[in-house]
Amino acid sequence: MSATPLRTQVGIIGAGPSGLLLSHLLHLAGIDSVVLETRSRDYVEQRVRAGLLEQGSVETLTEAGVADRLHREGLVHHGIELRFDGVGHRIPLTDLTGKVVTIYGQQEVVKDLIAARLAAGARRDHAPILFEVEDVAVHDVTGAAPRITFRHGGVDHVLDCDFIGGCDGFHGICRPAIPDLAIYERVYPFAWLGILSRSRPVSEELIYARHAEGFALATMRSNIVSRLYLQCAPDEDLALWPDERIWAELHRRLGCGAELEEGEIFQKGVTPMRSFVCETMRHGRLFLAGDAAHIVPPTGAKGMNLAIADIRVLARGLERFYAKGGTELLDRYAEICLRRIWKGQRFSWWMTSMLHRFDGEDPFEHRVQVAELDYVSTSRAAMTTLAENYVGLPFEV
Ligand code: RFL
Ligand code: PHB
Repeated sequence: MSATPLRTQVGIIGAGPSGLLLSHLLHLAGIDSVVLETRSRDYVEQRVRAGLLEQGSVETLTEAGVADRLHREGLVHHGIELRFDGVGHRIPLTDLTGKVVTIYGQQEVVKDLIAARLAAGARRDHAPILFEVEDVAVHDVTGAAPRITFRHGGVDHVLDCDFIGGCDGFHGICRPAIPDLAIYERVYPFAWLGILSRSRPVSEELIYARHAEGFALATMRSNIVSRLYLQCAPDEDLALWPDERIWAELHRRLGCGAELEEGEIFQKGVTPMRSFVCETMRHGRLFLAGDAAHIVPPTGAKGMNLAIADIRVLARGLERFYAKGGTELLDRYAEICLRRIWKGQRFSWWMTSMLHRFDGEDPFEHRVQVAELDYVSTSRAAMTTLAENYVGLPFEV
């Protein structure tokens, strides 16, 4: 069957937060795009991932007009707790920085963006998002007329475009399509076992706990749903974690009593931990954004926020190109994004190193780790360092 030609200004691969936000910001600037996604709409709307938005991310979504539900349902937080040696220490984020963070599930951000894209798309001649596409490939990205080929509904298509947004996550096809990648990577010798349970949050604020048995995090999705994580082995077998073992371990590591309510566990998963930066964020007219270009361990809650920051820069660069014809901002895309990405990497690596149990750690290293936690919990200067990174560093002008 011959390929059916389609045309758009920006072809976007991936309907995660990166691809959807890019498409929406371009739409607001009058620029046409098509998003291609391998999964179904239902799958991407249900995929459980991040939960914490920096203030700048909330402002970005608000300015883009997609934050009404976020403001109604998001939980605004003014502090976090670090717990070690069985004692809790509050980091007063708002007192230290004047900023807040908001708990709102990534899949809710995704739902809001999809709804906005589909509502706008109803007024156009082609669908703004194509779900369940197959065999996506990029072509001629170093020329002026790149193309994306894919199969949809059993039909082969070619999407002609001016630019391609590579927003297809860590396992996508865009990054491997670029030659001579500059990559920096660290894989951690542990993972997180995460659950969602129908139970009220342990506390109003998040608890990051360091324990001799390993890290634990108590966060939430709402006033009736808790999100809880335990440090585990990278190849952990979930079959070895019946609900009773998960609750016993959470009680132990968080040092909780009745405030840790043992509700029904309705989702369980293991997340490997990795720091990864691909500094080659652009190849000709193909731009990588979000997890396609970088991954952080979730300890600093930076992944989705870094993705949103990339997209702000990319959308502005494309807007400038279509308004004035210049590529100055697009040419600086990687340089501008990487300054923030590396700071996010440093913070995520630091939080991870400070809070996890490392096998084979000697008593000296253990004492240094506890001294660092003690310092961060008692020095206003050290707390401020943590707080200003946690709530989000300012965006580049
Ligand atoms: P995504 O969300 O992975 O979306 C990529 C999309 O591309 C699709 N795709 C393709 N589509 C077409 N053709 C192909 N060949 C394709 N290959 C892939 C995929 O199906 C998918 O829909 O990347 P994006 O948009 O860059 O967004 C990044 C975020 O998802 C990620 O950084 C965060 O989830 C990371 N993260 C956290 N970030 C935070 O900011 N705050 C947090 O609190 C936080 N907690 C977390 C996290 C990630 C976690 N996991 C599971 C990795 C907690 C966890 C447990
Ligand atoms: C979450 O709510 O899922 C979450 C919050 C903070 C983190 C990681 C995950 O550091």
